Amino acid sequence: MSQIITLSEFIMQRQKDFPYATGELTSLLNDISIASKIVNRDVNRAGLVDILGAKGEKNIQGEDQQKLDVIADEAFINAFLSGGEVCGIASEENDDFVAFDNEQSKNGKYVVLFDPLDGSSNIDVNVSIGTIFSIYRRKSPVGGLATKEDMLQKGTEQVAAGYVIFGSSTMLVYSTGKGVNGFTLDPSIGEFCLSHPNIKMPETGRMYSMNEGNLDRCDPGLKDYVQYCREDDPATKRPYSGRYIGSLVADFHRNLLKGGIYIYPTTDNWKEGRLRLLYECNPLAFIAEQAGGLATDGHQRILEIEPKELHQRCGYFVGSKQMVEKAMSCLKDKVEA
Ligand code: AFP
Repeated sequence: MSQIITLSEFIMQRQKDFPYATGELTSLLNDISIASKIVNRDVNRAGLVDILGAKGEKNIQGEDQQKLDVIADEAFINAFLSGGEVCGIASEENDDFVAFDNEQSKNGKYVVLFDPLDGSSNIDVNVSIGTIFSIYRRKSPVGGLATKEDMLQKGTEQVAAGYVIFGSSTMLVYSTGKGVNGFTLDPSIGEFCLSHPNIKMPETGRMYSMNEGNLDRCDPGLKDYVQYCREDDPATKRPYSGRYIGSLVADFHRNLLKGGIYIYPTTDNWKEGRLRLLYECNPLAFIAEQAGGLATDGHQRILEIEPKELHQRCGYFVGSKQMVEKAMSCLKDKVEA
């Protein structure tokens, strides 16, 4: 039997990559792993107990129901509060960022930005969903409260990023800027185990993921790219396959492993794009680049966009390098034509 490496063991081993590491990032990644297991438990029970449904409704015991994305948000916040390495968070669930005001957290060096449960409109139909996270070093002085400036950092400043996919199995994929590794949760021992070491995104692929219902509302250059995807490839005599789950983590994860492109462009009704720069686009762009892929807004590298507000949106093209470059060249050609 080959040796099993758990996520905790792996994180400890990797601490040696950072000569001045104090162990706080290691502990923080462990907090994320614990919160992920709690969310995994609740996602798996979703069909059995009354934790689906809208917040504010009563469950069968007459208690207030909570939506799973609120449960997930609280699970992560509680893990960060008890860990003490994080001075504040911003999440898709909260209008404003949260500065933790207990003494231990005020001494925390990091902030975490996250989407607790992305693709939540898919929960009640049993489609894969995910948590996405970004870790940054704080800008404000240690010992005080976290500030908005701590949250509004460019994606290039990420110390680590990752996601958890709740699919046919549960996986945690993360990077600290030295490659990408994936861990599958073994429910029999309750541990994430290294299953996908050193993930590399194929340079090109045969799958494109976008909501084609929006095509008439997009940049005309994108129509050219989709047309290109639909034409027969001379080598295979087949067009690319359209694969759109509508759950970003699931579409991204498939493309990361098999090669492909995910597109959510700006459209007439989503003029700034639909996806959030800080909670969705930056962390997955970090993972994509670390695995050899590319992420842009169609023109500019995602990680270099200067964020102006917490819930800022942007157009998103992420995936295999050659496919993202081809899509960008279609947009450019149309502008120049
Ligand atoms: P929800 O969390 O509201 O389900 O949104 C999911 C999402 O942010 C992303 O995961 C999907 O790829 C995208 O939106 C789907 O958007 P469309 O329904 O407009 O295609």
